[in-house]
Amino acid sequence: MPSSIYHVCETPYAYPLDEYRLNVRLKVRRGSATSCQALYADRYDSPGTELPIVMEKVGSDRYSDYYEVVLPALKRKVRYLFLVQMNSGDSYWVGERGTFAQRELAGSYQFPYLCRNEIPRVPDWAKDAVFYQIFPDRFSNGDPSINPANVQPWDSPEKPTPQSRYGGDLQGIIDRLDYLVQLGVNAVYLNPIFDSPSNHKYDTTDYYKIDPTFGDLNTFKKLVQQAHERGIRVVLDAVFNHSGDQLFAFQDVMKNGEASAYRDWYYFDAYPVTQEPVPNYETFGNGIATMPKLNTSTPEVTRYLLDVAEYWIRETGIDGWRLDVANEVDRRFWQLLRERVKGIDNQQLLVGEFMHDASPWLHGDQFDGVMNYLFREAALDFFARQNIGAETFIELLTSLQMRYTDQAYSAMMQLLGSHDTERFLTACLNGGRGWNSQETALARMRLAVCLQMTMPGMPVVYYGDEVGMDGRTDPDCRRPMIWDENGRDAATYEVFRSMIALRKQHASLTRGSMRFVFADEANNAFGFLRQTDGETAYVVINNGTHPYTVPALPLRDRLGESSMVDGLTGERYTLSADGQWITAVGSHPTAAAFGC
Ligand code: ARE
Repeated sequence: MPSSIYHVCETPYAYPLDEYRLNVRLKVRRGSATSCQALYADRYDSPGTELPIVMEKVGSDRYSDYYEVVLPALKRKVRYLFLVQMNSGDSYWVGERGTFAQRELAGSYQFPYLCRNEIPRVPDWAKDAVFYQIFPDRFSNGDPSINPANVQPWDSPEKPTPQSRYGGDLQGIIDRLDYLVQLGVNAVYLNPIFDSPSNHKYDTTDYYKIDPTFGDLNTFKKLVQQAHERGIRVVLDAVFNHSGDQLFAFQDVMKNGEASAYRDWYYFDAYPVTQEPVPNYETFGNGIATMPKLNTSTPEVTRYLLDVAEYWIRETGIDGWRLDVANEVDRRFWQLLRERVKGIDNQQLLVGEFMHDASPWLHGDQFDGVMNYLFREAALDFFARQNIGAETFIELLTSLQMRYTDQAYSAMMQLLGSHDTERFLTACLNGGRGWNSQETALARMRLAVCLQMTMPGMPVVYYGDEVGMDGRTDPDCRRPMIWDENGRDAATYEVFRSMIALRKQHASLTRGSMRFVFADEANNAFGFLRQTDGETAYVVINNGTHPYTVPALPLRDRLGESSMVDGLTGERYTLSADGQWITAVGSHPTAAAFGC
């Protein structure tokens, strides 16, 4: 049925990979087509010169198959159309005029020019990044002389409240850099560190000052320098949706009302400005008086915030920004931010905070990637709550990947939890059909980590997950880091460490394509391939309760006869022509395998 075929000549269905290659995607009702091809030509070449090229079925979600191909665009100007062969025996031409049985009626899509400054580009290092997220007040106290008043003892049995302070600081992070090196991460994302009255610092008082309970400019410069010496990049949290109510501009309007030069910096309903019982101005969230929303359509506000972004890059050498509440700020602002930041250094990373779909922000003109909370949601369902099976899970993952460009997907922060959510381990303890034992919950989380570390995107470890910390949502997910060996789960740490090491050893895991090869619903297992020109990784996730024999057959067509090495044990296997595993020592592979 023709209406089951979908394509538009725009991101993510048509987008340049570089100046000479156009990636095109076609969505077809699941199972309805036997093959798809694209026909392409230079736009100025005469009709009839189109070359056919077979499209690859790259994945499926619940109701759709996705086909993809890279069209060469040697002169940067491409026209193309598709020919879809249906199961029914019919075939259809798909072009800018629609879907027709006759080629002449369909017309061609035009990608007029692969403009250099419209190619989605992300920093080269993003593909290799493994992040560690630090909530500074809770990570490590390296300088007790700057503790805020009333700090809780680090090992206090009391749970954190929205107000508690523990005295974590920048010197503490510096002191623990070697710990991060041992874990294997190569980037840190710090929650806000600028001057602010709260423990979380999302209510900025001074964008140009490090919070004095965290350190000062010199401590921060030292942190960046020492992190860089160890190959660790540093990304800061930028809170540009709102300021704190102590920021000079808001204070000026509080004092001078309508006469203030800063009255257009915010959204005031009336004057004088009142904060109680409810604020008479726009805020973050629902009437949070201490977080007045900034008006980024006012040029002075934009200029001010862009200067802030530039200052910290130039002054301290940070590697990028995570942008808070990114979906509530106008897109023009993010475009301007990108221009400014990438103009300084195109290797700066810009990651938006999105708890939902982020497609409109990932066309290459705003963010490189986003915090991929939708990945977390899917992982919660599959590993922790166990309310979906392997088929649904890979459908969700495919649907997530197909909504973004490859470039954006490689710069996604693939997280299992954050300072805003329940910890993944706690979800695993509480998941499925009731309360699980610690061992079961840890095993589920470790399996999720195996997936996280073998997927495209930038995996993020939320501080403490690697030693088995638990915690319900904010503020409980922000307990102080456990440094005492007795409180740390050594086996969990080892899974994180070894999976990060595995990722870093294999280019296929960071740069390879991603293709699911099977989903075994009954046994709750699935497998996928990550492939570069030189290497193939075959990853199998067994979410069932029994040992699982990895099926070799689906690989035969793709890989032919080949040799695989178990990525975790080093054992070697041969895939024979009849699709059987042959192994020197006689056991069957049950884990990730790597081959050439
Ligand atoms: C404080 C208390 C909380 C309390 C809250 C409400 O700690 O216990 O529930 O106030 O009064 C920062 C602090 C928070 C603080 C908050 C307000 O870190 O501790 O909460 O300020 O003072 C939405 C936004 C998303 C936002 C989350 C929190 O879309 O941008 O809410 N996340 C960022 C940061 C936060 C930060 C802020 C924004 C504010 O990462 O740490 O909070 O700068 C659904 C919705 C989402 C919603 C999400 C909330 O998924 O669809 O849109 O996210 O729930 O969990």
